[in-house]
Amino acid sequence: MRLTSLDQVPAALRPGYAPADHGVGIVHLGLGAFHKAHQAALTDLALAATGGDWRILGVSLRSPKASEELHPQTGLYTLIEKGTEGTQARVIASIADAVCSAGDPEPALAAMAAETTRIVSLTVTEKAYGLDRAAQGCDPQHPAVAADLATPDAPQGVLGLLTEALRRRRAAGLPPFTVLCCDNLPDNGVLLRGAVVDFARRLDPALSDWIAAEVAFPSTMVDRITPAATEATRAEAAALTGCEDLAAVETERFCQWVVEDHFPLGRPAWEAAGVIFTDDVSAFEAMKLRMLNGSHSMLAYAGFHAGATYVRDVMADAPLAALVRRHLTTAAATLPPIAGIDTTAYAEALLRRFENPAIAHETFQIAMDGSEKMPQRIFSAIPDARQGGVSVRAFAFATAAWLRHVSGRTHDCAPYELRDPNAARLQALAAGQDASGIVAGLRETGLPPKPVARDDAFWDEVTEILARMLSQPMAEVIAAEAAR
Ligand code: CS2
Repeated sequence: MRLTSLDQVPAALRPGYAPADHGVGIVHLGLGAFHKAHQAALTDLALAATGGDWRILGVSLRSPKASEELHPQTGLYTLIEKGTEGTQARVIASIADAVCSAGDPEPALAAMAAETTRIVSLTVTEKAYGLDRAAQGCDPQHPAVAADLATPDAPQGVLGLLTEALRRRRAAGLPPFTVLCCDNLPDNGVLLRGAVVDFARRLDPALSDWIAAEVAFPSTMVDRITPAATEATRAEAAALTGCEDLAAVETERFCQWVVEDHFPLGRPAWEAAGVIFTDDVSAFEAMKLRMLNGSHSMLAYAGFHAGATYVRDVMADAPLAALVRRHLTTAAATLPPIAGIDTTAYAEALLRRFENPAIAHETFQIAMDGSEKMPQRIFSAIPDARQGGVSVRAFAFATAAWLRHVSGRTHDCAPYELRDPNAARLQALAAGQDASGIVAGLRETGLPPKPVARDDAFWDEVTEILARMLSQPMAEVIAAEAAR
């Protein structure tokens, strides 16, 4: 029997509130496993603790798969949390319903424009925004941005949906919702604000001015390692709940959310769920991006090409694990101190999380979209390393491992797909080139920020490592690096 009602599941797995007593106050764009394991789970705890009309309408942007899984289940799904301490599960009821905006954005727009909606949150991945990071605006060449600038009343992309919904609210005399970016981008609220203001300016300068003056875009740091759900996830959910659950998700026990507390129309009592509210998220964000995500990207590229399918396999390989530790230590040394945070303890905790034997997190999944991830995870640390006299070797190794992945060479592995929104451009710069040629090509792209692109000594190190990665098995290069 398909999961459709809380009455079907064992009492111990039910949330401590009656979902029907709570209206929708949040529209969430990007209905992936991460949202279900993170913001929706924390909102569920906040609803149980203090109530309020804070349930979520989930919007999947491109594929209807997520909404088709959740809609027949009245938004219910099983969250399975796994750690060395054991497994915990519960059914989450914070998502009231789910729709897909591809093809017909009207239901999503109507919900975003509704007076009852006070927050629009997003987990759409880095590549979906269409940001021009250098200009702090939008990229009019991005396919969704270009399409939405041409037909703004039928938007498909993130900037188009936000802008059209805000336009409708302004026209109706309603205050704007708070926009809550939950993707792994530095100063994510500031970046998204710049992109929306710029996008709107290209259509309607008065609307753009109103957005700039009235809309809150708090920044956030989000953290929970959540692999894509599999058949095994669904089978486990069925065993736990006694119901078929196509929307089940599994994740680690650890969960962190640091949020800038700027919500003019209010927010759920997320502090009841352990959420940290602060005036300045950027230091937390830099720590998480450079340490967790930076080492994740390094281990994904190096690990995938050394035959490690999952992050836990990487950690079981002593030389690779040593490089993960080196990366964490180096990244920590580039950060300003954060009051109350011990980066050594944070690094140790990350190593334990990566080792988690109960989580099957694919290196190939983390390896995706490298061109959108490398700037904030790796490149941004290099100027700080230079300034602080910190060795950039770990960053050169990570960059070489990414370029080795980009190269598409198969001397030490089976053919694989390069999944990256800039795949064609990256493949063109790598085609037929040796390490020096690939590095020279990358430095021209604008992906590494200018001070990094100009750092000859850094690129010499990258070239030397990459040359070996292109001619030797990755495992040998890793062993040599770990033995240095
Ligand atoms: C990972 C992140 O896929 C990736 O690029 O580095 O999804 C990572 O698991 C999360 O940011 C953890 O919070």
